[in-house]
Formats: sequence, structure tokens, C-alpha cells
Amino acid sequence: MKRKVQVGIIGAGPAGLLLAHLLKRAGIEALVLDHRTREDIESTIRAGVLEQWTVDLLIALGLGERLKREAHFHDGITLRFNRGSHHLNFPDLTNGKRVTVYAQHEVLKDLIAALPEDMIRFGVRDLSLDQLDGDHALISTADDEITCDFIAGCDGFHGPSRRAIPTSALKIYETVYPFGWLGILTEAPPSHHELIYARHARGFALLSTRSPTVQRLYVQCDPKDDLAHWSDDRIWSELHQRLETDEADWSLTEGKIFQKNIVPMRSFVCETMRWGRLFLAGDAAHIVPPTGAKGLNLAAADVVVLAQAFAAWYRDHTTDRLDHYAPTCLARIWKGERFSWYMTTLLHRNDTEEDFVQRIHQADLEYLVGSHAAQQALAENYVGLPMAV
Ligand code: RFL
Ligand code: PHB
Repeated sequence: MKRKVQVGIIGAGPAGLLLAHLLKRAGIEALVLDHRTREDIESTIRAGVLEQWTVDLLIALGLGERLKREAHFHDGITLRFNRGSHHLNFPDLTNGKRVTVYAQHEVLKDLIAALPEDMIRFGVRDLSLDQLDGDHALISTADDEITCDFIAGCDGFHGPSRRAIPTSALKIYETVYPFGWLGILTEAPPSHHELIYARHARGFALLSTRSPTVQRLYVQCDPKDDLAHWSDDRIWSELHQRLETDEADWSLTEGKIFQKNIVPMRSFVCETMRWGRLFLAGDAAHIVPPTGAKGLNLAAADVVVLAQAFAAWYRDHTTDRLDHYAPTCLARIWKGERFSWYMTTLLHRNDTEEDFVQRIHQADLEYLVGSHAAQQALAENYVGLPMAV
């Protein structure tokens, strides 16, 4: 079937769905297309931490009712190393800001439920992009041919949008880390009311949460490792050792592990965020390692800028904001990249680094827990830099 739409959005992740809501509010006609089923999208476990402005945005769009009831609001994080625990109090360090722990798939359920059914198509097959530098752009699928004024490529790191840009035009920066995370979900009550990030000689560990009965935990592992090598006993043993502390009143609560996965870690920026009528947003244009909890938040920031640029174009046909889309976003993206790289290198064991560098990380942690200024810098980034930065 042939049809026309002002903005075709590829991908029903946080970037694509949030953009659809922002455009709907601006009176711009948009259609979201995703190759996965709604059930798959609503059950894939990914991010957990939302910056305060991301939460404020969801609430302002009328999408925050369940979040306000069910999310966990955290006043800080704990850094653990050398068996010691060091709490960073975010409201004290940032003039009252905190972070929200609310699973990405719960955000997606709320975004999908609030979008009119005719604005989204799941399970589309054989999607391709065409005529990106023509008068109109074209999205073709197995069933449809959709003519668009603009295409928003919100299809994540592996999607087709970035690949539709000629290789010679792509400006890419990338680093791949020699470690990954093994993540588990476990039926256990919280071992702690906030997140604990641990640096340990055996490798990084993170304690996070999902609900009063489900905990999310991660251990650093080889990115190419096989889950078959990670029995439940081995996972708990590593978590106990890496999260160990001299605090008498703390212990790790175990429970049934009902999900395990391994994710590799990379930092990646495609500075070519626009190609003709195609605009990339979110993981399609940039990836951060999850240690800084920034990916979803950066995706949300991109589409706020993009929605404003489309609105300006439809209002008075000015191209200034469209032309400035990439540089405006990149200013924030690179700060998110820096922070995520910093948190990652600070907290992981990296056997490819010289011993000297490993001692520098140790000194960095000791400096951090002794310096109010250093804690302020970490907290300011973790809760989210102001949108204008
Ligand atoms: P997504 O979420 O990958 O969505 C892209 C969508 O595009 C669809 N798609 C296609 N559709 C049609 N045709 C095709 N050919 C297509 N190819 C792909 C896909 O089905 C999908 O639905 O990208 P988006 O929207 O840019 O959102 C990015 C975030 O998902 C990502 O940055 C975060 O999950 C990163 N992240 C975290 N971010 C945070 O802000 N806070 C966190 O605490 C946090 N923790 C994490 C994380 C990511 C993790 N993993 C799994 C990498 C923890 C982990 C472990
Ligand atoms: C999570 O809860 O999944 C989570 C929390 C903090 C991170 C990354 C992931 O830095």
C-alpha cells in the first residue's frame, strides 16, 4: 500500500516513541515502524536509570503516572572499593537533584499505550530507506511504500538507517572495551536501597534494582564468554567477592536467577547525524558503555532537539534548527561519552592497561571519596547535565 506521512520514524525504542509523542503534541503527523513485535519490545530488559529531566519530560507529556507510582527515587549511589563503602548524596551535591530507577521496558509500555494505534506498526518486514537526498524520502517495507518529508532513524546501533548513509560521508569515532557485563535478574528483595558500583581486583560489579521483589545485578566478564560457563553458583560467588565490604550490617541477598545475558561494551559516535532528509537519533548515532547510565537519556535529549527542529520547519519553513541538529546534540553527546568512558575505566579491571594506569584509577577513587569538588563533578553528570549544555 502507498501512503504519505510528514515524518517516518524507524524504531519503537525510547528515541522513536518519545519523538512520536513530541511530534503528536506539535501537530506533526508521524508514523513509527518497528520490525519487532509489541510483546518483544515490551519485555526486553535494558536500562534502569533515568535522569531527572527525562522524568520531568515524561511527566510533562502526561506519560509519568505509573512511573510516579512505581519508580524508585534514589538520592545517591555507593562506590565500593578496598572493602570500603562511600555514599555520594546527590541532592546535597547537586542542589536537590536525584535519579529515578524505572526499567526501560516499563517506559516503553507507557509510551506505546499512550500512542494512537494508527501511529505505530509492529512486525514490519524488509524495511529500507531511499531517496534521502530527493524531494521526498521513501521508506519501503514488505507491505508498504511510505513517502515522507523526513525520516528519523531511531533504529538503534544495528538498524538500517545509519547504514543508508554513504560510507564515505560517515564520520565515526569508536572504542571497544576488552570486557562486557553479565547481567542477571533475580527474585530477591533489595540488598540495598540504592545502587552500588564496585571496583574489585576480580572485576567490576553493580547492584541495581527493579522492584521490591526483583533485583538487577551485573558482573564484569569476557565479552565473548559463553553463558554456559556461568552457573548460578559461580555468579553468586563472584558477586559476593566483588561486593564484599567491612560493613557489619550489609549482606547480599540471593534469590532465584530467572534471566541472564552478556552485553559487550563500546563507545561509539557517528557525527554524521544528518544525511539529506534522514536524521539519526539515539543509539543509531551513538553508544555509551552502560556504567554511566546515559544511553536512554542521551536518546531522549536528541529527540527533544529534533522535534523542535521539525516544529520550526513546519511552522515557518526555517531550516536553521534542522541544520544545527547534529552540532546541538553532539555537544551533549560528547559529554555523555566522556562521563561514561570515565566511569567505565575508573571502575573496571582492564588487563590491557599498564599497572601504572591501574594505580592511577585507584588514586582517582581515593581522590574522589575525599574531595567534595570531585564528588560534585561526578554527581552533576550522573543526575544529568542541564539540557542547554
Ligand atoms: P533502541 O532501544 O535500540 O531501539 C531501536 C529500535 O529500532 C528497532 N529496529 C528496527 N525497526 C525496523 N526495521 C529494522 N530493520 C530495525 N532495526 C532495529 C529495534 O527493534 C528497536 O525497537 O534504541 P534507542 O531508541 O536509541 O534507545 C537507546 C536505549 O535503548 C539505550 O541507550 C539504553 O538501553 C542504554 N542503557 C541505559 N541507558 C540509560 O539511560 N540508563 C541506564 O541505566 C542504562 N542501562 C543500557 C543499560 C543498555 C544496556 N544494554 C543492554 C546495552 C544497561 C544495559 C545492560
Ligand atoms: C540497571 O539497573 O540496569 C542499570 C543501572 C545503572 C547502570 C546501568 C544499568 O549504570
